[in-house]
Amino acid sequence: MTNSPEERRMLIGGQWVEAADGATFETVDPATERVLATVPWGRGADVDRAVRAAREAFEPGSPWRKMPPSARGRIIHKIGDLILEHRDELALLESKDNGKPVSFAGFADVPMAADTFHYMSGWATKIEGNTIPMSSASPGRFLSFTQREPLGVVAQIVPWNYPLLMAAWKLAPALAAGCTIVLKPAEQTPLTALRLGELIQEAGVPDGVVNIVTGDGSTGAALVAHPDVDKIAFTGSTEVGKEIIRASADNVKKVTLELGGKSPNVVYADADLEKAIAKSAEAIFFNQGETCFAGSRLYVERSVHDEVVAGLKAAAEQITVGAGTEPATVMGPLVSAEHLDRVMEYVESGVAEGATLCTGGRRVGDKGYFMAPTIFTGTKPHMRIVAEEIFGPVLVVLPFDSLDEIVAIEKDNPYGLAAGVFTRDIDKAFTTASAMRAGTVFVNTWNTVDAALPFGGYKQSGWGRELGHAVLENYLETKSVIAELGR
Ligand code: TXE
Repeated sequence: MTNSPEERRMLIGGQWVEAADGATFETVDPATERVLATVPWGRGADVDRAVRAAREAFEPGSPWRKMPPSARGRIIHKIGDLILEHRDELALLESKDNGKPVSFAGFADVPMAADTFHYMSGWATKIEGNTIPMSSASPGRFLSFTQREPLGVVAQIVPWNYPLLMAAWKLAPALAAGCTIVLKPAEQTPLTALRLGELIQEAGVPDGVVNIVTGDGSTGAALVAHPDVDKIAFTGSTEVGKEIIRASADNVKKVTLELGGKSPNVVYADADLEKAIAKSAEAIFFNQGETCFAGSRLYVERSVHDEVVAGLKAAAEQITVGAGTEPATVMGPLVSAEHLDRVMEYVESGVAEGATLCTGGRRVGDKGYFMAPTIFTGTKPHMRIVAEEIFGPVLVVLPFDSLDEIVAIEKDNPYGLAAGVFTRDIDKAFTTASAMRAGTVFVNTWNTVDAALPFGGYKQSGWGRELGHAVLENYLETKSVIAELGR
């Protein structure tokens, strides 16, 4: 990619097209504030065109519907292969568009995206129903069974924090189930999804099965409002998730949601403290803290509080902040000027509410959206920095004396995406894990997500699960077939 803005197109019905009215928006490199590319701004007419293309590709008798599951699986696997073949290119593009370190994108985002397609490809041939004897009829009088069918036309709306990976989490299972899709990437980071669209075509996905419409929240809202969309799969803010639930009511669209988090991480005094400190720092600062399951609320047992805080402070201050494309960078810029302002506003509120700023809390440089890894101590549960999702590199630390105290505070946590515990005591580990109302609990680790393991939220962190075979439920209908036999 050169320094001059490029013009990108979006994918509808197998064609790379401009918006019907020619509207565009710019995507910006958050490290340099330079425009990377102009991208079509899809509106109602484009959304309609994409949904029609997806519907046509879903019609009985279409190439996609006639394709044997094994062939579908091979195509999905090929997408994974192509992602790996283009690993460096995709990692660089992701780094430029989102800001994250290119090395991290190369060892996390890109291979995990490939792994999602590889894992899901195997499910295409294993979508099965059951033969279920009726409870109210004599045995043999009826043959009754279930069959699973693809749900239909699915709109998938994804955020900007792991742009390629989130697209993979959405697309791979929907393809395995046999659905057709309109994907809308986030306006901050559309570039890797568009490149993925080219690889999807190269892998042999028939035209219209995957459509990619670029645009902002209004584009997403047009998809949600479209009467011919059967289902919405959304990852993003809890606020927009709630809007989507309301807007889907009109034609009772199926909805799954992966929303925000404020995930508690518990460090007991008997933990391997060196590991607990390193992992707890990683839990919040990886990906600039722009991770839905970031370990953003740290509980430290009082007797080791000061030691752990000192270790975390040292770890935070050692983090090299810089452009994602620099090899030494560990933390890139935040995704946008708007988001940096939002995170800095939280830092100001923490100071105003009386928390102690232990380190960071400031912008780095005056070009690009960089900020220093930030830790607050002396925090109280009611403070906004403790209660709300910040979605940036800001850790709040609370001392604790007993698990009961943590459970009492966590009762008011509206989120339940992840939790973590560090201890050498197996009893404490699993007692704490079972006390946490969270979709994932990490024990002596963090940031370990796998294509085979269900991922999603309790409480206001969402509806449904991503990944594992659990995700297929999001994209399948169940049909009961009941046949009365001859006599
Ligand atoms: O998210 P939005 P934003 C949280 C995080 C962050 C905050 C705001 O706290 O600071 O949300 O981020 C599309 N109908 N998370 O504003 O708006 C939008 O175009 C349909 C947590 O970027 O939720 C984008 O594609 N779609 C999170 C996607 O929704 C709409 C990841 C996400 O944008 C829409 C991101 C509408 N009315 C933010 N409005 C996580 N769980 O990982 C916007 N969109």
